Amino acid sequence: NGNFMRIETDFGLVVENDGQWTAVIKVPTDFENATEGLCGNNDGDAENDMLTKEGNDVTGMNGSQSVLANSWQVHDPDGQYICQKEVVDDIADCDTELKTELSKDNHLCGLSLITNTNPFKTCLAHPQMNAQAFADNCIFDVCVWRGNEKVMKEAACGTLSALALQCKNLGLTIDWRDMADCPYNCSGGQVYTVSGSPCTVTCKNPDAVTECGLPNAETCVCPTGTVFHNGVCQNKSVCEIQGEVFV
Ligand SMILES: [Ca+2]
Repeated sequence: NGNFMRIETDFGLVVENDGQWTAVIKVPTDFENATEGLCGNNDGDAENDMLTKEGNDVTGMNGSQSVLANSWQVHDPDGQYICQKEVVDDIADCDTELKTELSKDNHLCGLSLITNTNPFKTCLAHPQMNAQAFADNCIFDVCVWRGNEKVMKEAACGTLSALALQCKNLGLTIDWRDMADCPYNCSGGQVYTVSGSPCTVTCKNPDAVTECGLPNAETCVCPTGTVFHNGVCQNKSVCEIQGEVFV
């Protein structure tokens, strides 16, 4: 699905991850106040989620972020990958000067703020949206990379991308990438669309779009009349070789 890998389980859990900046985890309402781990207990209160696997609240403890993460490590049963359990200091908050700089209009995190020219303004003003949280998260993520302009930009684009995804869930499709200069990378002749079928037409699956069953999303698609084959968009005729049709 575009930049996202999506996993669905038989008990209704959905995980979508872009491998870098965004993970969306959806659980059925039965799991309210019944989860544990890095994302907390799913009770709607973000203040009680810093619990280690042993049940210790590490809020405010030095190195709390790595202590929490270490406690929830899951070990590879094959022992192929070994995770470190290093405890590092929590990430220091950004200084005020840089915060102000990052929040300026049209600069990195500026699009998380409600302004007249912001394409996100209707979405940010939605009653179910916590606009301040997005601005804070953007500034935090970008500040972590201070000194590295390239990654700061990537972090800002990542936060805005997560914002766009949340707006989409509220029924608002926002065309923001050009304005923010956050390109969406498509490969193999695919073209970007702000709202298209997340399923890909291939020789094996020529009706993927009509049978998709997933809502439209920001994604890369092959031009009409072509299929995605061997990593590139090709004319449908590629599916018929020497009179045989791929099945
Ligand atoms: Ca909670």
